[in-house]
Amino acid sequence: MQRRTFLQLGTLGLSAVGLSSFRGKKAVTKPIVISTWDAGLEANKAAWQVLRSGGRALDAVEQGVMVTEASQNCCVGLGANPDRDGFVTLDACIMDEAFNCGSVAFLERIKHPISVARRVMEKTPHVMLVGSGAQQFAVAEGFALEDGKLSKDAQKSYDNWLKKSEYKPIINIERTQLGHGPFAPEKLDTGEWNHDTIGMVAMDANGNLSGSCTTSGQGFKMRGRLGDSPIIGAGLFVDNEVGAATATGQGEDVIRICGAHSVVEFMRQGLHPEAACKKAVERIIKIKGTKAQAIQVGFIAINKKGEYGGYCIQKGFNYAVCYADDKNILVDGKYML
Ligand code: SD4
Repeated sequence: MQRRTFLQLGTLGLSAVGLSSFRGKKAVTKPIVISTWDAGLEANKAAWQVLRSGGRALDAVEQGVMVTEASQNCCVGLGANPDRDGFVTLDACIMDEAFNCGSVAFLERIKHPISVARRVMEKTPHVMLVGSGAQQFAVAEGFALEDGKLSKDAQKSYDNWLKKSEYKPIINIERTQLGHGPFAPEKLDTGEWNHDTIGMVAMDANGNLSGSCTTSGQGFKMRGRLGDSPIIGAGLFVDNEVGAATATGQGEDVIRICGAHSVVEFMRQGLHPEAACKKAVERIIKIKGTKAQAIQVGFIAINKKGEYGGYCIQKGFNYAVCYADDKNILVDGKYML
């Protein structure tokens, strides 16, 4: 480096080392939060309140998805479709920047499974609690036990489903918080909406990553069925050196390829988040062959540069991205079939 240049840097208070690590690279976009489906727009707003004031990504991803869990107009939380026996069962997981993680599954009558998952992470020696044990833990931690009644819409939907009692998930049928998912709102009263999930990943101002994922799972599932959403590595994975990813859609097929973990590993190999999500989608399509046409899976991811992306099997998946006070946008996921 020329002596003059070095002196100029000195007067700017910059070290040559610091500048060279920045030179030639795009500035990191942070904080940033992204989440699945259009209900993510509302959830991102709550997450952004945490991030914009310098809060932790972990708090942001918890508070963000709590908005969706609490909404009666969205079937992520207790307002959701029941299983085939008529009970709403919830799954959720959370992961921070230091590989700490917590998860609950097959949890009934608790409004905020994501917060119970966080307590599992912070207050127990375990990662996962399920069923009555998870509920017992939640109550011991002070979470209220709700009445367990189906919401009005879910009851209508269940009554309608009982006429045929067929388990036949319909891709992309999401009853979203905003009521303008790909096939809503005309499907709202028909019982034809089923799976609903929100997955969220964020990077805070300190460059730390975290993620959350919460769901009622697929509507009219067998009692006791778990999808990918509460499974670390399937529905959610965070590696603070690389990036974070989450999944939505047909959980069985996400589990098969350890979806979110695969996406993070593809990013570790140098792929952009969108390319990493695409590669995971390709893997599922390769396994499923022509049967892939009957399913939807979508992945979203961010990396340490604040780059983001998503990819899905079929048209109709979207995700919400927020990285500034006035930038909370809905992006259509690129698709393969
Ligand atoms: C599951 N992956 O339980 C979830 C469902 C989902 O949008 O993502 N719905 O299989």
